[in-house]
Amino acid sequence: TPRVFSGIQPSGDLHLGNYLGALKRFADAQDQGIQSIYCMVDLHAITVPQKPEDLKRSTRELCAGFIASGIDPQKSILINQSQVPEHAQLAWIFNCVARMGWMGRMTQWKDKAGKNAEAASLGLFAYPALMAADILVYHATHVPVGEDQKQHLELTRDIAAKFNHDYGVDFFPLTEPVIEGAATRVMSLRDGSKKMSKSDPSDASRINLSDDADTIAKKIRKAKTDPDALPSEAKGLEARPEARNLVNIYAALSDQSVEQVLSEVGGQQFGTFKPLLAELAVTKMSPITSEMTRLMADPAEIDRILAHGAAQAREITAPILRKTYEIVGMVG
Ligand code: AQP
Repeated sequence: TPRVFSGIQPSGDLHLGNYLGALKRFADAQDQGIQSIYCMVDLHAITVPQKPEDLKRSTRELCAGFIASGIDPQKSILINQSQVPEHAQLAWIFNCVARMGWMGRMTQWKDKAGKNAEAASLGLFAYPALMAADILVYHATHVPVGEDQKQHLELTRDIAAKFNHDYGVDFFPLTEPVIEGAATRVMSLRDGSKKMSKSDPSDASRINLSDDADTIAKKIRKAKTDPDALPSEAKGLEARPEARNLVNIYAALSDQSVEQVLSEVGGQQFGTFKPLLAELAVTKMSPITSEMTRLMADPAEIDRILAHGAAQAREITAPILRKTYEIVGMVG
């Protein structure tokens, strides 16, 4: 049976890349009737230093972000990773299945550890094994993510296949990444070759879900572009990463294809297009921002939602972990 799992780190403000690459697509998928589990991955967040009080606030804020984006806790299971201990327990088994060489090849590890890998946490290195456990502890079959997570999902399949092979079982499914739509890779507003990211030191590089209308408009107005008018066909965007990024964002926000957008705005200068994009972004994002603020006023209610989600999740994860232990040969 199909089952969807996806997670987001509570490690800072949510941005438009997280919204279009992940949250919005979760909400679109929810109503297709497939059982879905969405996770705030706090254990992943602490692979780099986090202030305890910030981690708590970000986790609750992320939960508010999921709900404000349309994830209904009555229809989907909404959890915080550390409240479902089977994630970490299965991750240990996978630490013993995955190979050092596989982990060392992950581009996210190389990017985040940088030149000083000796000083990086062991958790940052082992991150993809925990991610594999997050997914496989549900026997999830589909994982909607942005393009940046493709390599980690391939590793998840490798871990499942090696476990099945080593123990001579057909237990863990080979999960499919779902990377679809116009905005699977939203780029920085300041540099069309870098992805929009929470950890970019320039706040002008991203649109945060917490930005007000004026800030959004200003960031779009100042976004890097080239001097040419917009083309009327998608192939005219090929060598123009900044222009392509803004058109992709417009397409994703308005639920249109890039071709449809260009048939409307082709020929326009950025001076005309940027205000249209800003207006669209504000229209789509400000209801989410205000709903997040409303939900954050009652943190106890958020905690209740997460406790309920954890109880539902453990009905799935506990039997899968028990069976895994049995396959591995643990007494108990
Ligand atoms: N720029 C992006 N475009 C499309 N999708 C994106 N995602 C992240 N950035 C983009 C998707 O958002 C989901 C959750 O991301 P995450 O917070 O778990 O991962 P992340 O990659 O750590 O997010 P950031 O902002 O890039 O954080 P830093 O700067 O700390 O690395 C995932 O589905 C991801 O694909």
